[in-house]
Amino acid sequence: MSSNVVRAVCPHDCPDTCALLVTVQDGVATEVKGDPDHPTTAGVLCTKVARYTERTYHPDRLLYPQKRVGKKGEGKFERISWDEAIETIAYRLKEIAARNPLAIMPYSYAGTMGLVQGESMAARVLHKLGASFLDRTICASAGGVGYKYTLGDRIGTDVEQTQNARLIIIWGGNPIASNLHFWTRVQEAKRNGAKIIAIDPYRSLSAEKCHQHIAVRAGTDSALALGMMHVLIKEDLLDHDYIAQYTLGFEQLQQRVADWTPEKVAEICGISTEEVIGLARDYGEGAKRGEPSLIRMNYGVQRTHGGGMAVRNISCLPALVGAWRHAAGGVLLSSSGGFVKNSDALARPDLFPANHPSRTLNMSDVGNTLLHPGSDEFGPKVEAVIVYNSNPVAIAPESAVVAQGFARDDLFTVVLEHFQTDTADYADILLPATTQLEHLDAHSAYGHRYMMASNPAIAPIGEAKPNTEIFRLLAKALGFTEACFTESDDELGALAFNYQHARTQHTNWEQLKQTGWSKLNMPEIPFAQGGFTTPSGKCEFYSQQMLDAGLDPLPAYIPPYESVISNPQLAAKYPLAMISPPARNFLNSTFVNVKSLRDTEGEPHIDLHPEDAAARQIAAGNMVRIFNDRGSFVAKARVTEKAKPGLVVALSIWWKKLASDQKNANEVTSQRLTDMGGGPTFYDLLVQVEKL
Ligand SMILES: Nc1nc2c(c(=O)[nH]1)N[C@H]1C(S)=C(S)[C@@H](COP(=O)(O)OP(=O)(O)OC[C@H]3O[C@@H](n4cnc5c(=O)[nH]c(N)nc54)[C@H](O)[C@@H]3O)O[C@H]1N2
Ligand SMILES: Nc1nc2c(c(=O)[nH]1)N[C@H]1C(S)=C(S)[C@@H](COP(=O)(O)OP(=O)(O)OC[C@H]3O[C@@H](n4cnc5c(=O)[nH]c(N)nc54)[C@H](O)[C@@H]3O)O[C@H]1N2
Ligand code: SF4
Ligand SMILES: [Mo]
Repeated sequence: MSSNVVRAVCPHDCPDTCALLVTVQDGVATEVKGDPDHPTTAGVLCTKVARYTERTYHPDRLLYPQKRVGKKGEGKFERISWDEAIETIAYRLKEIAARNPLAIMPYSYAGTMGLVQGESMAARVLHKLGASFLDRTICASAGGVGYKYTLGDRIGTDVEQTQNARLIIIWGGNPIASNLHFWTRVQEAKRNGAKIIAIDPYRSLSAEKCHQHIAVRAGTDSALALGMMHVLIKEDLLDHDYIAQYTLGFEQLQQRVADWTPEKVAEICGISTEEVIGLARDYGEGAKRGEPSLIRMNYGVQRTHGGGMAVRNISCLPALVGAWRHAAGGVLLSSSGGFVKNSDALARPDLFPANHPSRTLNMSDVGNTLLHPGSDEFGPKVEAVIVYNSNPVAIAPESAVVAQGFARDDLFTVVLEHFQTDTADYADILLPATTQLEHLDAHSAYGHRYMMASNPAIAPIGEAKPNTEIFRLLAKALGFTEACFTESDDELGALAFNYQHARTQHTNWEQLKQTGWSKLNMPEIPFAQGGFTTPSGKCEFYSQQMLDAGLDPLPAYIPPYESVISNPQLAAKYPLAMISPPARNFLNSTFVNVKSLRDTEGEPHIDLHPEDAAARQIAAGNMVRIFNDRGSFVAKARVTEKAKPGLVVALSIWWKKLASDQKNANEVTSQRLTDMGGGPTFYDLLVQVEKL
């Protein structure tokens, strides 16, 4: 009997990117634990990944290649050989590419965050084919752009400083569910006497454990930030020296926020004037006392029309009060900008055929894209989609349109997956992919500062192959002869980071595989003396780049597309706002098919305020239909004051096929995009609810 422990990394789309220790006995992974020595993981995993072997050895894993035999969406398949699968795909792609390769569309996101199993060999093949590019906007692009205009690269406070903050504002996040290892440090800060405030329309698991919960209307965060700036300036709770040295456009900002009075802001946000003033005072007075205050800004603020502007406005706050002077002060949106990646060496955009036109398709309105007939402006109709690391039929907005797109008989669809997801049901060819325990990868993170390496622990299950290997086989069948198409996963892993940089040169790939992780060498306090990566090197209250992009150069309020205030006509028909943030036991649509985790979530449900329930004769436990002009879905009602009046909360993202009506929350979400970055507006919609 042989037993060993392998260093791996949690591959999921979660800011925590935990370091794993996998126990393997006689070739079988028997236990997955958090590495006790990794400073943020600290030996603890969330419930989902603590049970990782359940997912890995799940009886429903795809074990061999299959081809569709039923109708699209029906989910009927027949086993075929790898040779037949690869030949079929190569034949169809060649035929389409001969007419116009732009008719081929990749669809991939962060099913694994791995840099090797993500955009490396897959991207090389798609680039060489001359396929359309994919703009990967589905999660973080609105905020990323808003942050960039204001502060530059996505670099912020080190999460390992959290426990030293005296005030922590959790703005649009629910860390107990989605950023557990940050939350542990928030608890430590709380024990040290820090005040914790949540800003969230919903009394989430995390919000209910904070000292204060400010329940704003969805999509009004930018107004709240304007109101805070108004009070900070009016009450002179400012760090004049920091403003003078390290910011740009303070005078214009001062004029801009002059009429953003607490009264006006309270009205827009659906909160009290005292809450606006109190929040600003907590923030500004703490800073005056020399105490570090930390804003953890998450994705909740980015999923409405003005999502980019919301992130921009909030990003202006630390510079006003000088919070950046402290290691535990400032703002943490994402740490991803600190990593020195070699994305081009992995993805090789240079393989794209010279002198060919290119086009970029946005993943956030994939439904409309698939149904587009083609035009001079749009380019050719999409004829093939290659899906990997994503489940668009469940996760993309306005699901009925997405499903209609994937149901097109003249569309050739290839899906690489672990399981037969809602998207897999529409595949022409369905290929079994390996999971993290079965393949190698290199990882950056967006919640901490460690470069990570994940070693394979077990042999592939069944005939599953890594994404990389599948694309290597495809490259060969397509006749691609460049040496880069035969590079091994280990060679790709070695390319993932640039080790010549001051932040990384203390380590290398061989060492990273041995130790599992290594911290970026970055200053503990990123912006104590400015040094923002904006054009001016300052925190830009006024942004020329925004003006050039046709945007308001100053912080502003962009109302939601659909809300009782911004669209009263629509609200007359659909009076309730709806948000569908992540459920604790799922990771986007991943894990929904793991029974123990699904059982903990129960069945698809919505949270509804008692007043709204009573007005509709809805009692707790009733089955209800949630609907608008785009579609409907059925869920069980929970009647609770956790949802503020006028709000429906549908924790997500359920597999459609596991719901009684084969639908989920994305039936009612819209394909409209954010103000910046072309992001989705998952939390910007109005619905009506009725008892079934
Ligand atoms: N368990 C679990 N963890 C996850 C995920 C998961 O699905 N499950 N998903 C991962 C991914 S891909 C991401 S992007 C992150 C997301 O990480 P977070 O952004 O922390 O996501 P949530 O935990 O849903 O927190 C979002 C919160 O924002 C609130 N919210 C909604 N609209 C608004 C608004 O307009 N303003 C404000 N202020 N708040 C609003 C919601 O009620 C919710 O409580 O989590 C990652 N981690
Ligand atoms: N209504 C609503 N919709 C949302 C959101 C919301 O809050 N509300 N959140 C949005 C956000 S923030 C995000 S990031 C997106 C997430 O959307 P996706 O990135 O599509 O995430 P998942 O739903 O987890 O699907 C990932 C799929 O990749 C597969 N996978 C994992 N590893 C591998 C691998 O190594 N190889 C292959 N071939 N497949 C693999 C998994 O089995 C899984 O089915 O959803 C968005 N959709
Ligand atoms: S999902 Fe997040 S918290 Fe859970 S193990 Fe993975 S990285 Fe850690
Ligand atoms: Mo995300």
